[in-house]
Amino acid sequence: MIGPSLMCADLGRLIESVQILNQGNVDFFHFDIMDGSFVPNFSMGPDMLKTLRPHTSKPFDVHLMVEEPERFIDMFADAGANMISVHAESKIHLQRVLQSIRDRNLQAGIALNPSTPLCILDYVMDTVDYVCLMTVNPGFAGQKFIPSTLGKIADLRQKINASNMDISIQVDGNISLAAIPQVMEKGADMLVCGTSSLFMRGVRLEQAVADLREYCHK
Ligand code: S6P
Ligand code: MG
Repeated sequence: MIGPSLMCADLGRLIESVQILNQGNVDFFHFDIMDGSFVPNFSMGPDMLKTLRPHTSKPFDVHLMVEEPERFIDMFADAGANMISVHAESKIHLQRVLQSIRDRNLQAGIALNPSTPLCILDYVMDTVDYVCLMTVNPGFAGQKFIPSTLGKIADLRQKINASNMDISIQVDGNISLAAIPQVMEKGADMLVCGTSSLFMRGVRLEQAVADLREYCHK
């Protein structure tokens, strides 16, 4: 599944970009939410979801890179989110927040920084719909893929298979055309696509999304 990271789109033409990507048949839209504290950057907010919601019926996936995610679940649910992931490294009662996302009838995700071990999932797997494995340290687009995360994807795939649960593996961070076959081979099934595979200078978005779609289905 392909999910454009909208933070990487031309923010001056966001509605048009969403319409093109919708036509290009992406599977979900990824919104990066940053609070300038959990990560040293700011990005999007709930009003952007509200503005874009009428322009597509594809799922809106909210990646909360904030210190206190619990405060924002209702805000993003009301704004039109379908999926919300929270960072295990934030100030969080993990099970409670995941359950509160599910209580809003949304898919609940856990996001993990590259150095965070998978054992943090052990007692919450029954409350998780997807794990967002960061393949860069969160905060910025345009970073370099961290190679050790490849083994982590494989380990997570094994863990999920052993648990017999239906949990998706999302990968986020420098998911380039070179990285895509590698992460898919290890077991990732949701690709967050930013500047390295979709929003590329000199390539029209219509062309980029058609090429990416074809590439992922090869
Ligand atoms: C990073 C954020 C990501 C980026 C995406 C950018 O903190 O969570 O979703 O927007 O990784 O893609 P790229 O190809 O520029 O790394
Ligand atoms: Mg993200």
